[in-house]
Amino acid sequence: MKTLEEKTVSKKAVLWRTLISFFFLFLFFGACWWSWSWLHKQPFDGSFGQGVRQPLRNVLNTNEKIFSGITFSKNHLSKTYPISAATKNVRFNGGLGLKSDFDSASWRLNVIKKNGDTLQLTLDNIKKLPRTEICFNFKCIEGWNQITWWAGVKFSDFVKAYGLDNESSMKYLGLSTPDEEYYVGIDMPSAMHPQTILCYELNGQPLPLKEGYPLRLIIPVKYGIKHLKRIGYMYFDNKRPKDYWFEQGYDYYSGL
Ligand SMILES: Nc1nc2c(c(=O)[nH]1)N[C@H]1C(S)=C(S)[C@@H](COP(=O)(O)O)O[C@H]1N2
Ligand SMILES: [Mo]
Repeated sequence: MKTLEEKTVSKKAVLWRTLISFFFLFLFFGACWWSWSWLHKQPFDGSFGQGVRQPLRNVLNTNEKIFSGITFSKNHLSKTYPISAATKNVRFNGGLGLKSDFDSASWRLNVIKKNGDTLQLTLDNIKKLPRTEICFNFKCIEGWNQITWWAGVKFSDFVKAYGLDNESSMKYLGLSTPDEEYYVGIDMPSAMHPQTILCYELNGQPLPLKEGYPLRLIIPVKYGIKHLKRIGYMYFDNKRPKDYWFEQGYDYYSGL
């Protein structure tokens, strides 16, 4: 068996080592303090809201570059579940842009085209397109998730049916509620993903008002914040459309 070797060290050597240790400790504290104050001198990135400090935004943008390349593909599908697994009591979360005095009779989906024209579509115009269902695990950044069952038309089928090929060749899709209180921007590959739907049914019934009647976005490759309820306007851009939670400092991409 090995025994520990004992060594006699002079008091001077102990003192010296102690001093060196303290020197590095204070150097470390100094570096922390310096980086913290540097970060707090950096500008905010939010154009409307305050957003986050620019260096932190750069980190989010870099993550987007990495993960949109690695985990995203139109052939990579979110896991689906049997309809029997879907919850009956769907959670309500986020009521921005869902005014109680909403007049469903005058509602139209306004699709703002590249040439400036606006298509004004009724729910029937959308319901006549091929119906698609999806049952998947809906995830909110707040930490909860639930298996939910939705139906509507694939966004990619909608694009084909209404001749929006030029529009869908742009980099982003922008959506907002009729009152423009809530708005999101979505990268076009995610919008065109085969599981992304313009949704008008929940659990085989018309969407309840709280869940975004008459039409909402369901986009399983993204966190809940991007699933805009009650779409009033749809537009297309090569720049990032404005996005409510981005302005509060959240990740723009918000991919899963
Ligand atoms: N119009 C509108 N859509 C919205 C929100 C909102 O506040 N307003 N919140 C988002 C968030 S954070 C989540 S988690 C989901 C919740 O959808 P649910 O209420 O159908 O569960 O809606 C998203 N869409
Ligand atoms: Mo959310």
